[in-house]
Amino acid sequence: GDLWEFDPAPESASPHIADRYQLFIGGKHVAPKSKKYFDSISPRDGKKLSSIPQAGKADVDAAFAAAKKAFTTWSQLPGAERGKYLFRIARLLQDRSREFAVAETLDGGKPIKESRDFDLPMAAAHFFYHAGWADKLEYAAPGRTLKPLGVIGQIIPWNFPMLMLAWKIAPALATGNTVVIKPAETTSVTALKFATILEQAGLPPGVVNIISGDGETGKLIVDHPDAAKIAFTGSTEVGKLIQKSLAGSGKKLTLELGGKAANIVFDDAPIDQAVEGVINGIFFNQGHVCCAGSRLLVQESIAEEFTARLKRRLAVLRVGDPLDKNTDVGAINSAEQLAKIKEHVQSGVDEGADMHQPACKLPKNGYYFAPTLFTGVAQSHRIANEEIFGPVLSILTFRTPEEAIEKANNTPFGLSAGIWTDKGSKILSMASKLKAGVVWANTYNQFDPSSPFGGYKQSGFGREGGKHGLLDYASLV
Ligand code: TXE
Repeated sequence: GDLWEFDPAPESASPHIADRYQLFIGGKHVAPKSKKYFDSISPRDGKKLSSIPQAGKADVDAAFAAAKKAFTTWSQLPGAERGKYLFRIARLLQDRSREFAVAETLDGGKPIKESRDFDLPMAAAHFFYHAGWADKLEYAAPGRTLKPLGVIGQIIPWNFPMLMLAWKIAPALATGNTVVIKPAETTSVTALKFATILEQAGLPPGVVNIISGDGETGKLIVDHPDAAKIAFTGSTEVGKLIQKSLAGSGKKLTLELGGKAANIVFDDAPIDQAVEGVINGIFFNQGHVCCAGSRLLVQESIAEEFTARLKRRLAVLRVGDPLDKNTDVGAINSAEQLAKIKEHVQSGVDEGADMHQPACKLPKNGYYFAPTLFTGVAQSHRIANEEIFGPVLSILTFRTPEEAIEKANNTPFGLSAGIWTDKGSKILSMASKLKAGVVWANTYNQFDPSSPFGGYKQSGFGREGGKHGLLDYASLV
């Protein structure tokens, strides 16, 4: 039949969350051979949301076997046919975006206005973008032929569950690979729900296998002999372990790891815009963002006024129930992450920085943390160096552009940075000196499927999105 003919589910805002999910292997929903399940807790209220299967070795083997079998036909399909499946997935994601947005918010804690207006539309956009590439691969590397790599093992984090899934699956499929993907343990619901979209799209069995589990499952994927490439997004710590364990294996690897981005505000910046950009840069998704602008570098001459304005803005941020459409800062993803944030904030206080939190009433149940600013931060403080991955901004000052560059680059990370100034020439000279994969000017947190995203130094290597991201899923012959 014609691949374009399909019946999308009626739009529904009901999240349809099952009491228990199964693994998705070879096109079937299967119970884990390990017989083990763990609880997915909603950070919104701290209550159990669903049971999630813990894939063991036999399950990982079955997923790779299914992906290997599917590769033979999938990789031979004309690109236009592969593209049709990706277009269908994109359209189905749009049709069911409200349902998935509610599920994403319940499962991960992010404000509904973000999952509704950012995560889901961007996930669909990634499938649309890569659908367009599938039959035009000869333009990605003129004069060369792109060959798929084989079965790709993909491991994703909990901060953008659906979006990271789209970033991983779409380019892999467009280039003719098949996939074994593992969501993070605290946010597996939408990934396992996504299996129903693949079924609706009629994707051939085994092209995408979704297996949930913890770091042990992740290790089994990394070490699986049939993985041609590992694509990982997560902590720098685990990224290092994966790189070590793959040394000499011949497998390809891309890593998208942590960050400690500097948002640099000059005294000639459009101030209202900069205040909004700095607030968005750190409080978007509760600061659970690898490119979060967690260090504000503000020029000394305006530091006092700028900080006062940030405090006023902080006081009117709406913190609380992520399902409330007005909420700006939702729930912290897990009890573990909340503990980590508290520990970091305490270290800031202990090391002598000045903490500021607005008076805000946090919900009694669930995991919440007030938006926090630190002034009087020294470069040696832990809160100026370590990724907190929470709603915590460390404010430092500088006098000259040279000092700003030196401070911005004084980190083992190099994922992103922001510059706020009225002068185009300053933007260009700063951008060329910042060791960051992405530099935003007079804006922050802008994403587009056509723009490659990725890091320098300990923020990882490889790119996702754009032509560069696509090429990371192919070998050139
Ligand atoms: O990450 P992990 P965690 C940072 C952030 C956060 C910290 C810890 O600072 O506070 O990391 O978060 C899988 N082999 N980021 O502990 O463990 C795991 O199951 C293979 C930044 O949640 O790296 C999950 O699917 N896989 C970041 C994924 O790795 C393993 C996003 C990420 O979990 C594994 C997330 C192993 N040995 C956290 N151990 C970003 N850059 O966006 C775990 N996993």
